[in-house]
Amino acid sequence: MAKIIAAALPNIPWQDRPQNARGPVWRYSANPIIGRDGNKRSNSVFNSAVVPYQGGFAGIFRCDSRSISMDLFAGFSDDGLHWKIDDEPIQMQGADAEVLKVDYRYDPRVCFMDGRYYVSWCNGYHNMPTIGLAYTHDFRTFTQLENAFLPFNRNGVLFPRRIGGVYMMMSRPSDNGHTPFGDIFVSQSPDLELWGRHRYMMGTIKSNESAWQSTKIGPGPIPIETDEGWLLIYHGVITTCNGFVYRMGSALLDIDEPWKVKYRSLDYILGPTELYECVGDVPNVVFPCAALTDGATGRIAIYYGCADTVTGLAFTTVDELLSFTKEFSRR
Ligand code: BMA
Repeated sequence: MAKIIAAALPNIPWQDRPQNARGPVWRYSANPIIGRDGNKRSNSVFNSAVVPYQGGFAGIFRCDSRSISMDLFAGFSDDGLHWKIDDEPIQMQGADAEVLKVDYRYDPRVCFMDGRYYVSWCNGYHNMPTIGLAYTHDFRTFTQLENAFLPFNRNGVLFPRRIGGVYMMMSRPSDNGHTPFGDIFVSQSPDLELWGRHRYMMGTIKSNESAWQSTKIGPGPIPIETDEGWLLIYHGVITTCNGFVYRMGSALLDIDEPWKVKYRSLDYILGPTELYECVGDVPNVVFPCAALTDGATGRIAIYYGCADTVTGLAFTTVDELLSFTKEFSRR
């Protein structure tokens, strides 16, 4: 039995695996949990991140407004299923006035570390995407730090503790558009401001062996610490004659040198098959940005964007995901 190295979360949203489930991840039966109308002006609510907070849950939500502007909004929930999302976007303070200018913000992750909730997101800096970083204690006041990297970059995902004495963050260098390439790198920082020692972690698989991840990949939720290494859920993309299709995969990373990949599943763990995943503003997208874990039972609840329109929830366990990742790994 593998173990998640994290606190118990007895109120983690949960449903047992249905008899007819295929693959290691199964969907919440009442998906989507958040529709298009998550707040006053929203056109869509997706690619969002949640964490346990004060006995309930808090989150940072990507709501594209009806003007089709991408921005971040805080939200709260008692049960992780029903959410109350603010109508006004998050206002940040701190950093440099230059860094505080917002062109657009999207695809947040939230990482609890050293008593703070750190938020990372794709930040439009002079209309070029890079990784924005901020922290909050209460999801009301947010202090923005320096952008982590130069443009162009997306999918900044922190590790939830220092490793070898330094902070680490995964990211996916990109271009200014819909990026037809992309591999995952790990960068290190002594202070969450200066990032360096960039290491290649893993890239696309161009062969027929695992074509769902042949165009680009990117890290998803904050990696899950287990007694066998870091369990990473990520997204992978293939280019079809109908455009991109986004699916989810899993990998197991070395605990001390997480750019070393021990196992990586050739089969996807979840792909767009349900109507709300296949039909929406951008069809055929599942995009994971958060995972709640229960250290006592090994349960994992994955929050993911569906067709760039609504938010879904899916479940697995550390045992299911690890054994699948190993069984379908490249040998
Ligand atoms: C990526 C990001 C995601 C989005 C995905 C599919 O490049 O923009 O926010 O979910 O494309 O459109």
